[in-house]
Amino acid sequence: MTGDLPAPHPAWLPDEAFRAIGSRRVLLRADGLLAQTVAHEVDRAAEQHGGSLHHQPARQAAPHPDGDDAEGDSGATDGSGAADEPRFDLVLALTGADDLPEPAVMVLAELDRRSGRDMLGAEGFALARRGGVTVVLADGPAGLLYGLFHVVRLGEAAFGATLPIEAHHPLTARRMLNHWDNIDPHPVMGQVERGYSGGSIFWRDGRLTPDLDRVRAYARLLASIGVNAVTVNNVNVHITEAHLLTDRLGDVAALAGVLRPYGIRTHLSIYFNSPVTLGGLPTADPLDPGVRAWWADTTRQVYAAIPDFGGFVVKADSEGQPGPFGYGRTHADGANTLAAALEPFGGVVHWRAFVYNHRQDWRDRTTDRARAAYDHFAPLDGQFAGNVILQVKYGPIDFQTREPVSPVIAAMPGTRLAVELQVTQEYTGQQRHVCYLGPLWHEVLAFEPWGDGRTVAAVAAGRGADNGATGFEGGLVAVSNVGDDPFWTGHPLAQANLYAFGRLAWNPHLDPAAVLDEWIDLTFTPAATADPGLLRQTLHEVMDDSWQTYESYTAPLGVGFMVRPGSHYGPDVDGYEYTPWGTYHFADRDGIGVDRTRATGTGFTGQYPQPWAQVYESAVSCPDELLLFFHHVPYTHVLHSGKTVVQHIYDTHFEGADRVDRLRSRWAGLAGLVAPDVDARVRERLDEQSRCAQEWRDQINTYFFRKSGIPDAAGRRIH
Ligand code: GCW
Repeated sequence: MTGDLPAPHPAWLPDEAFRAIGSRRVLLRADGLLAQTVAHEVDRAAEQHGGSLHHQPARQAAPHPDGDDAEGDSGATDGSGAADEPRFDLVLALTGADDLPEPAVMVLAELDRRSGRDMLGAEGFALARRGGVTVVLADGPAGLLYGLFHVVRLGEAAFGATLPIEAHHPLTARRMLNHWDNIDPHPVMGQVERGYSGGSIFWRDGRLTPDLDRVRAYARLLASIGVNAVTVNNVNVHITEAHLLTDRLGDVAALAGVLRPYGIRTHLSIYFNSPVTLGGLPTADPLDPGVRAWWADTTRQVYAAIPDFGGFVVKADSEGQPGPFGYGRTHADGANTLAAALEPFGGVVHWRAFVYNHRQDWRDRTTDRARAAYDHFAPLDGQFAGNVILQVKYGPIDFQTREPVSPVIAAMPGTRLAVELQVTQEYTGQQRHVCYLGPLWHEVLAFEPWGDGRTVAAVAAGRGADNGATGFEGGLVAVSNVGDDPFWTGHPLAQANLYAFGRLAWNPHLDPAAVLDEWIDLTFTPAATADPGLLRQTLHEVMDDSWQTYESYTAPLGVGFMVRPGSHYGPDVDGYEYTPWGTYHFADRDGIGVDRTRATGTGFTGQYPQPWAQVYESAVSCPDELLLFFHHVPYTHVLHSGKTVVQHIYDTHFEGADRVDRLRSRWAGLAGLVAPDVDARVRERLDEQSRCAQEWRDQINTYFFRKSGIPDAAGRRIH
């Protein structure tokens, strides 16, 4: 099938980004589906840039290039000096390949000497340059695919002087994107729930998309950043989508077929009550033998169609989705029944911890939504089957611009945990505002829940247990921001968020600014702009601190929400204040914030281990940016910054909106340096960001001035 929409923007993989590889002579020694993908990539690049590919199976003598040395010859040798030896500039080979060229043998020996080989694993690779040949070695073909894209990122630097040997491998085996895509557009949420990039790339007009080329292009982008798992439907599973598990399995198999060559396993979001709605059983009680048999049988059929199927993602007892509570069972009961069905095939259950009462009485000050996930799940630690991964949102509430890290992440040493991030910018400007989320995720992943060096990233990797033991590997998951928009992500600069998620999931220690540089270099290749230096500098000015800028003109000091109910876009300070959703700020004439202390509040601070239980408990030690998440304080409370809360609100909102205007002018200074379609789209979005930031500024400042009666010390205009 071919696509009928114009080809989408190449994002960070324009042909030009492959110039260094494409102009070289490449030897590939590997077999199988992923090796074919590597071969295809190199071939495609060679066609563009004049190089060549020699692809041979792993177990066969290396070929001679039939005297074609002149073509694309960069003067490299294999280091042997013999004229009739094969000559390549880049060797990509499995470590098990025989008869490797000398430079690859040298690298392999070096790797063995340093016992770096044990570290590679199924997806890792080693890279070095010896004797004028760049060598990528991997134990499995996935490692070669990731190694290839690493060489693409390095560009010419991969072919310069000698490269010291480096072993690369991912933090965690699971790096997953969840698509909140519906087959049938939902009357309120549309086709992609919280999607800001048009319709779904998987589903169109109630069917599988005819544009599988776009799915393929997406898979290629994901492979290049190391994402290896995808769900193809919304966690809110409606009736049409529930059928993907059974009679519409063919659609899922078709998508899996497109994703597979890129090392991506397909997962499905399932409906907990499927045994009733699809199977016609009288109950979906997870402990009922008939229900267990139904799941086992249904799952067997899934694997018959998709042998490498990844598993299920489940939103249960959450925001109207059914779950085990409906049958008087625990979430461990529910998850374990699905896990038992998947276990014979090596599949996993991603069971979401996003469980809370969304029909709360706002008058009730004792119920605290922030507590819910911990209260529900921490007591179940140790009860989940080995192939259940509890998927925990990074914050205790819901993907706010600023939240503390969820205490659940530190509370379940006997459970595999995946941390869930949101690439789609539901609460961070909806891809109309520039908001580069790399710094937010980096901060979350580097957070030390016990203050002792163990990080959130280590928990996701399964190294959170006291003894540093592995075996509890979870993963990193994020909600995708991609749709059928020509730029993939609505805002062209939001492509950087997708890029950063993959790169940080692979290596959480990467500096988000360096990740941004990678993205800039690949996306805006020097050949595509007259002044790469100015472009890079401007992109950094616009993007580096854009998360803090967004925070500065929206909800202050970690209090969250204040967005318009429903759409979650734009300001509405009291929009959620008297609703059942559990997201309140409690502003009155004297002060604002949620008292979550043990001493006088909801006790949420007690869900943290030390030192955080104490740090957050006291308004003196609580970090400014989270003050109103944990404490209700008077407007005159003095922050660590020396400002009062209300003056901080005024200052940040005036400054934030001003900053957006400055960024807009900076971007305007790029006239002619980026492609006109990208430029036009970014300008249009910056105009909207500027308008919206002023609206936020004026509504927030006016609200707090009217509530508190305290004037702005700088005498600026408040309405
Ligand atoms: O952030 C909230 C969103 C819902 C979403 C839910 C969830 C898919 O507003 O639209 O539903 O979280 O994560 O399940």
